Amino acid sequence: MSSTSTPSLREQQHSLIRQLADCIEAAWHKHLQLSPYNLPDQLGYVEGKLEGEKLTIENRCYQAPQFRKMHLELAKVGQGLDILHCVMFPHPEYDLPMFGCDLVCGRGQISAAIVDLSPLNGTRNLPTLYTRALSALPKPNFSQPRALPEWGDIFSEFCLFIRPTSFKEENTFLLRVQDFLEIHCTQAIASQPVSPEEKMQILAGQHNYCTKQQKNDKTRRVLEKAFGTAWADNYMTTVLFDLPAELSNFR
Ligand code: 18B
Repeated sequence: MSSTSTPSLREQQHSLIRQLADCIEAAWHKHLQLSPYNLPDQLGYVEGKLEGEKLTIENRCYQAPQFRKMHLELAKVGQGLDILHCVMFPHPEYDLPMFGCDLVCGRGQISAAIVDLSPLNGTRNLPTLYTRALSALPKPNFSQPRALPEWGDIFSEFCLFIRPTSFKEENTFLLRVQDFLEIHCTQAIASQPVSPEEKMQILAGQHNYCTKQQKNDKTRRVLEKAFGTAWADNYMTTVLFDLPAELSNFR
């Protein structure tokens, strides 16, 4: 699927997913100099059905001077499960965190809403300007926080992982994502390339981030049920969490 085709899945999805997808794309268009990013052949729009229900995946992908790949994915499993997945992979020349967001909606109810700006610079800390800006945001209050899985040590202290329980909480989540993107895009366009040594550390950070995300069994299981084990593994390592070209020999 090309990056300019009509958003057909979006119209069929939970309203928070639709709003979040619109909000992410609006922030990208507002701040960044976008150009298309071509996903591996045949993986832009996919439909699968092995056991059980049909899985439809619709991808939008861009790049920008500061970002190697900006990926927004919408998926629908049968009539029961809607998913939004988004990752912004910085170019490793920039000391920028990884923006990641995942929204899972089963039978009309969001069960998981997660957003983070995850550090890649070899420390557990975000760059100072990020910490300052994120600390200044209003502290969100959600009634059902969720516990991170064991591979979740890649996430920052600002990671939000919740099950929203009302329209108000859904909206608070949406505003929080909007704030994260505003901070992230503003910082990104002001950032300067780092030294070759720092770049190596950042590459190692991206390697760690992607390897950990590939351990998400819940994502893997959904893909395996519709497309099989080999397809799911290929998709997770080449579309969802691929490594930058400099590291592709390290798999
Ligand atoms: N993910 N998610 O993106 N995942 O991709 N996701 C789930 O209520 C998919 C990311 C994250 O508790 C669940 O428990 C599919 C990014 C975490 O063990 C399902 C796709 C982040 C959890 C899916 C997809 C991220 C999680 C279970 C491809 C964070 C909790 C829902 C389209 C930045 C994991 C539930 C746990 C959960 C599925 C995080 C079904 C198919 C970028 C931490």
